[in-house]
Amino acid sequence: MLERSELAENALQALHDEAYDVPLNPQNLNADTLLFTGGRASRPLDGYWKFCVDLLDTGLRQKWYAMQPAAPEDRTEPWDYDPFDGETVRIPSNWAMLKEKWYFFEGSAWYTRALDIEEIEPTRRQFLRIGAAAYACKIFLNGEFLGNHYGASTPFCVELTGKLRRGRNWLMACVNNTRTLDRVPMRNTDWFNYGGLYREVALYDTPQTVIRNFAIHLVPDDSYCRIKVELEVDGPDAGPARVDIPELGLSQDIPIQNGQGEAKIPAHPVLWSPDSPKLYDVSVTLGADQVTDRVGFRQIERRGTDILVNGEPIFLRGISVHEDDATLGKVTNEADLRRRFEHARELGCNFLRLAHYPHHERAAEIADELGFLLWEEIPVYWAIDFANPATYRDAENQLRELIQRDRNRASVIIWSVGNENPDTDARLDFMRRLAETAKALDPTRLTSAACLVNHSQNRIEDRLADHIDVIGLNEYYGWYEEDFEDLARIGANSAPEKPVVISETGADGVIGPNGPKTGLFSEDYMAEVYRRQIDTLRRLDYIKGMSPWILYDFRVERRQNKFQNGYNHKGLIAADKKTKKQAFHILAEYYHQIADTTEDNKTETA
Ligand code: GCB
Repeated sequence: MLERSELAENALQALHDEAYDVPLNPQNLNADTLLFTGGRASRPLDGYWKFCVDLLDTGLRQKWYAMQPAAPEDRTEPWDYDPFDGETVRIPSNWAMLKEKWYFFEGSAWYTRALDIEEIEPTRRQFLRIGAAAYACKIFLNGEFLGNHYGASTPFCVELTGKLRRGRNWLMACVNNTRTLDRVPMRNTDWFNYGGLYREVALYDTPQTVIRNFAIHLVPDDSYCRIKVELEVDGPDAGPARVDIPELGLSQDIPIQNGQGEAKIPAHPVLWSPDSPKLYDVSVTLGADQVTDRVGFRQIERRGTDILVNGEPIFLRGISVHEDDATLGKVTNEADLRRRFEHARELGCNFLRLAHYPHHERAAEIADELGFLLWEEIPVYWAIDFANPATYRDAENQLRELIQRDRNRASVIIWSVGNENPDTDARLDFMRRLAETAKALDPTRLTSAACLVNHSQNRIEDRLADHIDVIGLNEYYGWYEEDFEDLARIGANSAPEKPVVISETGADGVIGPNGPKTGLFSEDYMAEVYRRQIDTLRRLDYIKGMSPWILYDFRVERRQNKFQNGYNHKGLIAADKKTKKQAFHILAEYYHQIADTTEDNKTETA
């Protein structure tokens, strides 16, 4: 289709208008439009979609989304792309992993698929849910623009009610992974910029009145005997809603007023903990609508420099993880997630830092089931345009979507609002507001961020520390920094009044024929760094946990020396997710020792 097309209303405008995407950027698909989907039946829309990369945004300028399907011989104008007849890709996927020519592609890409609907019930509603699209995504149905979403790693929904027709429909998504100044993250990250529709896409069919949001938790008042339920309802049915937890013999009506319902219900659940990850089936019913979840009840708090689970201080024996795979990219699956937790278990972990963006929602569900504690994070990473209100709106929306998605997960104990950001006034304001938002939305969990250290003074020097519960500290003594004793001095000089978690530490170790035998980047050197880290950290009582960097080697554009070849090699396990480096065993020995000591203490106290 060329600019002569009637679809581009003014031919020259299609070539010259640089504001072509302004009407298509309302960011109206956001936390407000997210639908709680636990227990709802869905029609998966994964599988084969038509696909075309579009570096110059020709599709938006020429309105490819308004093209009608037609055979080439029936078309009357030249066309630049046929969305109904492009290349075919399978989703979920990242295009970088599908063809070599798409490896470094940054820009828009078009996904199109047919959606056949047998019957449309006038009394039902339909919602499309995209598990994640990196980074920006515009949705079109039968040529009509329905909305767009920002943020690479949180889910979003678009309501299709009244837009779907009986028979064949055409669904299109324009996904764009360009790194720009106003995005979160911005332009520079230490992980690969995977673009695409890379988590599940599904269609939900609901009654008129839907339970849009549902949150449930143990009231954190040390009594362990009250459960709080919060509901948000959308539709004409005024309720009441009913919450059931059959195993606790609990069935309670919750009145709905102005679409909101709330109740504190007496209950004595067996508490969820890493040692005993007890979960309960919960359901909420409102008229014809029902949602379900499996939920654990526990209390997390900070007291002084301690982190407590159900009133007991805990040391977080953790490991950081990225969502990255040598062949799948950022796409994950059940086996991949379970392997991650098995490796964490082998290490002796009770804690994982899911860095640096929201991971697949199954991660927290599996952690609930297996008894791991989690740190979840939004990608406010390194340099961000902190003074830009649009950037803040994007960051806050990603935080809200993450909290809405995972707040029923007992495993999640920390919301982290950022990582290693420069200590400016604009940044302080931006991140303080994020920490306050997290607390306002969810007062039952702790907030954190990887904070800054003044290396010349050897002390934690980050004004954000006053506004969060747990001070995350990324330190690389033995790698980026030299003197291990400085680590002890940081503690002494800072005298933190809050728990400090070493949110990162580590060193690159390249194994195999490409790796050096000694010195920087060798497996031996990495092992030595771990030995010295452990020797130092075990003496520092201000540290209440650690999550070294990182479980697996991961792909990244910015590391290209002869040992790295596009990978960060700080993994305790190589990118094959099989080959363990020496450092794995060193950390495992330490964690098992601490776990045994904690067990002994518990037995003695009992
Ligand atoms: C850091 C960053 C992390 C990097 C890591 C490294 O401090 O938070 O994203 O990957 O260091 O390997 O340098």
